[in-house]
Amino acid sequence: MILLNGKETAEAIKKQIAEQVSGMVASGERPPHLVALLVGDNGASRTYVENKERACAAVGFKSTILRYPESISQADLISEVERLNADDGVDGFIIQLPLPGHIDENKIINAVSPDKDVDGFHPVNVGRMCLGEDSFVSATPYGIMLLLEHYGIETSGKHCVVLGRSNIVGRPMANLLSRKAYPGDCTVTMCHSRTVDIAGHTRKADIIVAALGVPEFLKGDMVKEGAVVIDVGITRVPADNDKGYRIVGDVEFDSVAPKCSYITPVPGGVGPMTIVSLMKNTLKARGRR
Ligand code: L34
Repeated sequence: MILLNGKETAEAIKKQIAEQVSGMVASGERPPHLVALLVGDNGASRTYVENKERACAAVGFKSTILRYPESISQADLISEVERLNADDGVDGFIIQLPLPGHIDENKIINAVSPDKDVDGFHPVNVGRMCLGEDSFVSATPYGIMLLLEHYGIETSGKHCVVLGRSNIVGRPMANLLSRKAYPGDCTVTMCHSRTVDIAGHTRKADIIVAALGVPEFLKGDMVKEGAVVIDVGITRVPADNDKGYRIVGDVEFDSVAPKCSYITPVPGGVGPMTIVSLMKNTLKARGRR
């Protein structure tokens, strides 16, 4: 069993990005500028956005976190998005999800200029991604592709089971893995809450991407010997430590890992790859402008 070390892989990719940025700055250009909008005070969202800010500093990007109260109206948030769309000093921006219940996430995502949509959530980018055209690709699936590539994992002809059908992970993941490319050329099955006999599907899978948000859903007896398992889950559960919580993935690591050829840990797997993919998208946004 080989651990797919997202933390180390992300560090290696960040080094490459940092070199490109110092080249840009040396030739008189300004560095890429990423802005993150953070609404309310969800502890996990705050951690993720702060990790993104730290990554920006590490690669030499400028970054700004804009914080808004939980009570901000949808109209006011859209005005902020429009202001950032028009701001020439901003190369890309993200609105950290989830948003409070009174705000329609789709309305906010649709208001973002596709050219600054470094999350790759806007319909124009999703459509381009599905067609295999140049686009911003949603950071979590993009990061998983980079991780598979970094470890040289064979994907061609493999049966991949994606657990979860979200717009930001499951769906784009299934699309990318079925592409005529490397990584890709997989035969993909997408499972969800209404799938009959999920274990029957996962037991036949060469590659499993678990992205349902159900802690420790995937158990050892649901996985075949030699499978590659990617754990996207990141649920906080109360724990008796100084943070007051621990992070649990969608995979029951202790029972699944012994059967795997490769597996991602949580934390230190997909999370850091999500962040480095956002850095890559932001560099691309800067390059386009
Ligand atoms: N708009 N919303 C928008 N874009 C995104 O790309 C995200 N996502 C997901 C949630 N909402 C979003 C993230 O940023 C998930 N996500 C994310 C980012 C970073 C990490 C986890 C999820 C991360 O840094 N994970 C660390 C541990 C973090 C901790 O200590 O809690 C890890 O090693 O997995």
